[in-house]
Amino acid sequence: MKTVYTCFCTDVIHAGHLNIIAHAKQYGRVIVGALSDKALIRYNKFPIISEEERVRMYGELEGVDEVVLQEDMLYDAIVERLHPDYIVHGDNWREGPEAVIRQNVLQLLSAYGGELIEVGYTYNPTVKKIDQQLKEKLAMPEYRRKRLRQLIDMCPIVKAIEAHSGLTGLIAEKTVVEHDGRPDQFDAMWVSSLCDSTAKGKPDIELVDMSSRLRTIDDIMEVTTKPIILDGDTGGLAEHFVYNVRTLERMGVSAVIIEDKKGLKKNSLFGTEVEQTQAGIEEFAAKIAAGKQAQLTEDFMIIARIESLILERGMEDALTRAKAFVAAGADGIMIHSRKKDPEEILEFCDRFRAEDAHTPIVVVPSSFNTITEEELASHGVNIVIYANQLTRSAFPAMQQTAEDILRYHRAKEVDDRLMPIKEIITLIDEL
Ligand code: SPV
Ligand code: MG
Repeated sequence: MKTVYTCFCTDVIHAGHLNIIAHAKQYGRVIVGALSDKALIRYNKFPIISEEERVRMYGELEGVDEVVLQEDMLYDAIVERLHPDYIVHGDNWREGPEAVIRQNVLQLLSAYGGELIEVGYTYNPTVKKIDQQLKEKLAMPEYRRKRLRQLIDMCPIVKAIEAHSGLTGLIAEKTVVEHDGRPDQFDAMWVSSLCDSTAKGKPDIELVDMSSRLRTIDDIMEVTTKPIILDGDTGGLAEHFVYNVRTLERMGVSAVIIEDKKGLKKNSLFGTEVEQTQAGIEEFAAKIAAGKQAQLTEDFMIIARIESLILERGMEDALTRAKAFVAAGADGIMIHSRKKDPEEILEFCDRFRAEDAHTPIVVVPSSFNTITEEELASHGVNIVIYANQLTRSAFPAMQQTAEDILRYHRAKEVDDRLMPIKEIITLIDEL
């Protein structure tokens, strides 16, 4: 009897999957792989039922002889273990992010004469609707909100990129590249005060009020499913912060990061060039505690951002604050620096980790940008935020285009470097 293997990464079985099983059955004994949670999150197909339930569900399908857990999105380990004569897959992976996985399978099979069987992907209206419902479910507050904690538990490091509009949200949601033979993408979005303010032509001084920030978040949420971390500036008055915590939680935001400054907040990357006042430890700890007291779910995170290194108050002050803010209930610590050298950030992480093995650490390597995600993870960092690179890439490109149109009195000269009209009018999917 020949062995046939197929891997599923779904919470809902539809006609497409049944069709694959029916095909597989013609060739021999059918083993279905359930792709692990860890591997699934890299596809942004975040599971909403557990691994165990998926294994049980696949096992109950007619025609399935055995179910195994496939730990990795690449097939090396599973092929080594099962040596299937055939691997069956829908033909919808020939293009797009999964094409690298197809290459991986072809290479593995060719080593021992195994065969890939591709089945026409069933894309009827019911299947399309199920796909859309699954995606929509991920965007629902109760699923989106808890995803950040799940990601922190499952990923070596969670990668967030700035979003300040529906369009930048789509870039954060959909950008996938191949890296080391596997698809890679961002895990979460950072709604930066700097970029949200800049997009509105305003300075980053808490002038853009919470109603406006919420509007931005809602625009992003409309078109994405990934978890959102809000840059909450100073959090404002503790008496106001508690209301905002409730609102953010209800919307499905996963975390708010508030910084220990008071009075007129300016962007941290000014450092000591401008007047900025750090809040007292007790005062800020009380704000954190009030926020934690107000929140209603277990999912939401309030992360304390420490500005001691930015304001040149020293490492000891930063570490003392971190301890105090965690004691007050902070679910994570963001440590910031405007130095080009990551040394002070790494020293903080190492010393903080020596005393606290679990509280998540967040960093924003805008200035110390030579450090890699892997290095940060090895010093105990859990979340890396690329806080402003999208805005900083868009602005000069738009400015150059505007200048060139003025210069040439027509748009022909700029057209070659622009997105084709066909692409911009089809960029956004219609229902
Ligand atoms: C932001 O993105 O608004 C931040 C990070 O707060 S920084 O600009 O580095 O202060
Ligand atoms: Mg900010």
